[in-house]
Amino acid sequence: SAGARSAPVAVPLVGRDDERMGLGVEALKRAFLDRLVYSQARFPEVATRRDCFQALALAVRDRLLQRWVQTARTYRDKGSRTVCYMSAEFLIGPQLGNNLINLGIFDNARQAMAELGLDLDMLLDQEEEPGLGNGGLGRLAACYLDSLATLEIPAIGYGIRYEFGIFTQAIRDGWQAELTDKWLRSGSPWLIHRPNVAFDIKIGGHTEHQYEASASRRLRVQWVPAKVVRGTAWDMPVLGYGVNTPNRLRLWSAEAPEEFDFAAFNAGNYYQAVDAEVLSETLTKVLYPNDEMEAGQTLRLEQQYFFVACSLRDMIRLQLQREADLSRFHEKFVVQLNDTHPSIAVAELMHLLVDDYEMLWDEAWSITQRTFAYTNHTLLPEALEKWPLRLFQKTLPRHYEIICEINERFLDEVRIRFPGDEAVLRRMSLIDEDGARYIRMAHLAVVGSFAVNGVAALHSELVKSDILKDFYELWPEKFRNKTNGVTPRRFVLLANPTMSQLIDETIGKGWVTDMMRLRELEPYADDPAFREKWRGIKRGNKEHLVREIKRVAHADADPASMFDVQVKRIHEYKRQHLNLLHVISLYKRLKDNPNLVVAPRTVIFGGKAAPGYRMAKLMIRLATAVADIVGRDPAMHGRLQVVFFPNYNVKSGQSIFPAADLSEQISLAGKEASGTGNMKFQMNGALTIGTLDGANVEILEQVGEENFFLFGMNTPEVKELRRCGYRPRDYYEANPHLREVIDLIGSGFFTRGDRDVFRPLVDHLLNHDEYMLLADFQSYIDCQEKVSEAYIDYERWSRMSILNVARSGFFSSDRAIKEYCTDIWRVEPVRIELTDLSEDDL
Ligand code: B1N
Repeated sequence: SAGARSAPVAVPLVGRDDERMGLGVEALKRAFLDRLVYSQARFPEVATRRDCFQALALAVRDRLLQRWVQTARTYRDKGSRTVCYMSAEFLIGPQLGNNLINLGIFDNARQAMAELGLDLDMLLDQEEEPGLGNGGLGRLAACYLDSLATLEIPAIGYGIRYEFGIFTQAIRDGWQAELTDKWLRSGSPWLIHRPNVAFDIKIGGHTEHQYEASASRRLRVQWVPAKVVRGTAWDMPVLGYGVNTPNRLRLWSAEAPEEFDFAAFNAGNYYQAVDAEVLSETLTKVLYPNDEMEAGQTLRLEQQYFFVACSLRDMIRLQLQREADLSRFHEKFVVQLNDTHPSIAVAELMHLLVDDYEMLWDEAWSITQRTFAYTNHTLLPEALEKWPLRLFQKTLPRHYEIICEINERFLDEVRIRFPGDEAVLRRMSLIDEDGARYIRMAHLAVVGSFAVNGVAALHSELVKSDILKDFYELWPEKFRNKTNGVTPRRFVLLANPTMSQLIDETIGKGWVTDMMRLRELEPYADDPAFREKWRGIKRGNKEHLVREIKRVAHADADPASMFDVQVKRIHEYKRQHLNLLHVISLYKRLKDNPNLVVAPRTVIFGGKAAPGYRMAKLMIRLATAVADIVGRDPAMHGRLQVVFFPNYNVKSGQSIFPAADLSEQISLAGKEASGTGNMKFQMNGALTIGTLDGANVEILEQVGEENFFLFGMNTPEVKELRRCGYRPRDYYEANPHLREVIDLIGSGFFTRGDRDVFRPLVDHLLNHDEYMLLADFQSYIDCQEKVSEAYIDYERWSRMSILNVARSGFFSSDRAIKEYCTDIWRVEPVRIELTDLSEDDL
């Protein structure tokens, strides 16, 4: 929500009669008051803000559900081929504003609330964000659900209903503190419990092998579990924009199965019964807050297996409602694996088909391989999931056997292709036999899938040439690229209503579902009057963010300064500390030369560090320490300021992207798979300073190099430097200014003389510097100089900003989803017709 929030674009539903459809101002007022009384049991005079939020959310939900039942009926009647997007994370963000936008009733709702004496922005602000994800990977899943529904593709999102989402970040004495995120405390108006959609999932124990007594003497395997956990479904409707399609996000929650309770209870052991219940529920209690590094915890493996097992059983149930057997399962469903987190699904589908449905191995394997497609999201070796073999075997004894069988058959295929090459067998095996033994989940995902994709052009090339090279040589036809995208409904229409309105007035409506049309803005980049309006909008968005900064960081930011922003998870490879080296460099230069002509800057950081990642936490401490010292120096007033924005999440992102002038995308080349924040900034008119990494490469290609601030080594240069033996200390010794900056950190200047605090960080940079900050330092400083010059020429800056938005259409998640649909999923849209409330059904 930004600035004076007027009019996000209304949906042009031709010939729509708002009042009759329950979408007009009067209808919404009535629905709101009904919900206040009949669901919240409140009369208006005593209703709290929370009650009012709930009442409006439920009134909106009713309108989604009306469309939902028709959608479900249509999909069932047509037997439509369905995409199942399996993901351990869905970072969906607050739902109310987005649903109002997608229903096309944002303005009506504002007016209805105003007529009842309520402010819509205040109500939107009440919503607790479901933090069911860590960062880009989880948010991507949410953007894809929005596009799938908007494009009217039959789809289900399958995931986990974590009771605690990603922690809430607080800053205490400059350090990150983690607070629990009990987002379900007062219930979610969007989640619908389906206690009758339930599956009992086995975990642990052992297997028993027996030959059948019949003539076939088939080998039968029985899995005798150590425990059984019941999963029940919680559904959230995900409405598309301007269409009648709400798809289903189905999240599984763990409970104790009833029989277990009774067994213990009848034996007189009430406490043991309750214990079993408590233990079962821990399974979906909390999201693991590690972004791109694996902890190898049994509970995490259980979470992954649990949600995948429930989801596949759900799909099989649907298929058996439609057809007599499962031989055409892969024709009705395609499953996209969002990274390896759900990749145990490959073994689970084999288990179900072979053990439960008595299919022969070869047929089951053929169905499995035609069902799954796998998206890889990372090149970091430490983020590639592998499970210690003993832990895996203890948790999933039957799946261990199945994976061994898959592996033996697979390695036979490799032997035929690469005869006598023992090294290739060792490299490709699903089981890592070097030292401690592991199951390699990425290998399982590739072997079990018909398609494998990376998430940006560069990343997909590196998947083929580096991490999955052998597999690419074996099966080149499996490999593709699907460059990520983000939804312009949430990140432009909802987040930036003033810019959206100007675009409407300039090129007409309809661009938000046809983002290449933004190109029509290009001529206006040369129109001084348009540029002035453009600057006015950015200024309004910055003033809104200034108020937020005051509220959450208790700092006064100057909206006339350049807003130089880096918001994303805190990680060494993303190099927030390189940004800080620049800040300190600028600080030093301004101190040494008070007359230096540079653009005034407010450097804004935001992002969470994994609670166990010490260096990332130290990077946050460095940001807050620098913010503190710079903020207290009167000489910096109006010239330089640093802000750490606490608890960056989807909601605050919606205020931050529209206010940014400069987007920091400064990872070491070859490390960021794609990035999606980079796209959200571009769509809101920020210019990028970045390396040739992830989707930055494609942003540069779209906007042209004159509209992008490029610096640093490219991937081959990084590889070459590493090959030659990188010595960071050489850069430190050769560059006096770099030395000054690093020495200032080491001297205790930012920590009241305490030289110990940042020692690990400084030592690491000088002796290891895995992400090569020192090698890219000078290039980054020089590039920031150019940024500063460009900003001072505000006509030039506005021109570049407009062109960035005009050329951002490629990064709509609609484009990405269309590519998945034609190239991987082979699914078609299914139109949902809405018969209105007053007629047949009700
Ligand atoms: O996925 C995003 C990309 O845009 C980012 O570049 C990439 O870093 C991100 C383990 C991950 N890769 N891997 C993860 C998340 C949670 C976890 O437990 C790994 N996140 C990414 C979308 O493609």
